[in-house]
Amino acid sequence: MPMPHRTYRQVIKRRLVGKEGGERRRELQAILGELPNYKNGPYADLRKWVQSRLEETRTRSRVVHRDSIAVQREGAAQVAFVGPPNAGKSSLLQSLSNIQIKTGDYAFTTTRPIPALTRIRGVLLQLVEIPGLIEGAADDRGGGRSLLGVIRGADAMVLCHEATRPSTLDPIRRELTAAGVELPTLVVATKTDEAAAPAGSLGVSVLDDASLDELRDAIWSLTGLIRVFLRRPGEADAEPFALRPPATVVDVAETIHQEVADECRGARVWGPSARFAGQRVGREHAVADGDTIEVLTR
Ligand SMILES: Nc1nc2c(ncn2[C@@H]2O[C@H](COP(=O)(O)OP(=O)(O)OP(=O)(O)O)[C@@H](O)[C@H]2O)c(=O)[nH]1
Ligand SMILES: [Mg+2]
Repeated sequence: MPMPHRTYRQVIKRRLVGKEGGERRRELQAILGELPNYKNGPYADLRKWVQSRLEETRTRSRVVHRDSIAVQREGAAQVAFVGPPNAGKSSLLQSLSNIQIKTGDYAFTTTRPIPALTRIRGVLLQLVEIPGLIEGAADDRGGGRSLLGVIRGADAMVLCHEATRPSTLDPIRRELTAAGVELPTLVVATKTDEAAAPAGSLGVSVLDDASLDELRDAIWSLTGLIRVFLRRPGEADAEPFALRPPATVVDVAETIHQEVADECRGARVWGPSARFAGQRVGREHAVADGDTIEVLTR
């Protein structure tokens, strides 16, 4: 005599708690195998219910899979954090931004690209942790091809290795080369509270704020962006803006609005690109890092 169907439904629900994707699918399939195979009545309904949960799980895992790989671009630049499992990538992202992200003392804690917005020099940048790449990734091992695709789409990358294990980057460099990924690159040695960084790597420890500041500076340089400060007429404050050089006054105006760019007849400039404070310049004047710009319109 099977257990009452109402109880059975509760038991099934309990067995599914916290199970996602493949694990949930396997559990549902196991349940189907255990259910009495009645053609009608409450047990037939229960079987139908389990079957529809199974369909739903299949659809959802397909959708999640697609969504999880693509990363919606945000901020002035996208920087990929790449490295072997356990290198400390998630910990760095967490220290540089406000996101809560799972870290763990084991490999493959992170299984899909994770974006984290951070403000460096007043400019929003997007950092993206790429799950540990494995040997053969360029041949799509471990879903490597789509991960490499995410890296290729970034503006720059930070290659992370544990301070004592620089050679763990060798197989990753091979995969990146095989996949034709060429980006401005910074090599970071992590966990320098445990061991010193080898030559050629920037040493960082999440326990050392000064090292995190150095990392911020290095990431900023890596993006190749310049900053100009935008002054609105009649306002004393100027907000920082990121631009990709070479950039002119019109490019600055465009970051405000296309209409402003169309009507722009020049600017007043203070800072490195100005010969004197408040110099009046034309639309095509090249702006420089650190300039303050007041766009003039008709
Ligand atoms: N001592 C020390 N330990 C660290 C530091 N950064 C990370 N760790 C530890 O290293 C382990 C791995 O850190 P994660 O940030 O999860 O590494 P990951 O590269 O994201 O790992 P996967 O996502 O699994 O590839 C965790 O146990 C962290 O606590 C550091 O600066 N110093
Ligand atoms: Mg991680």
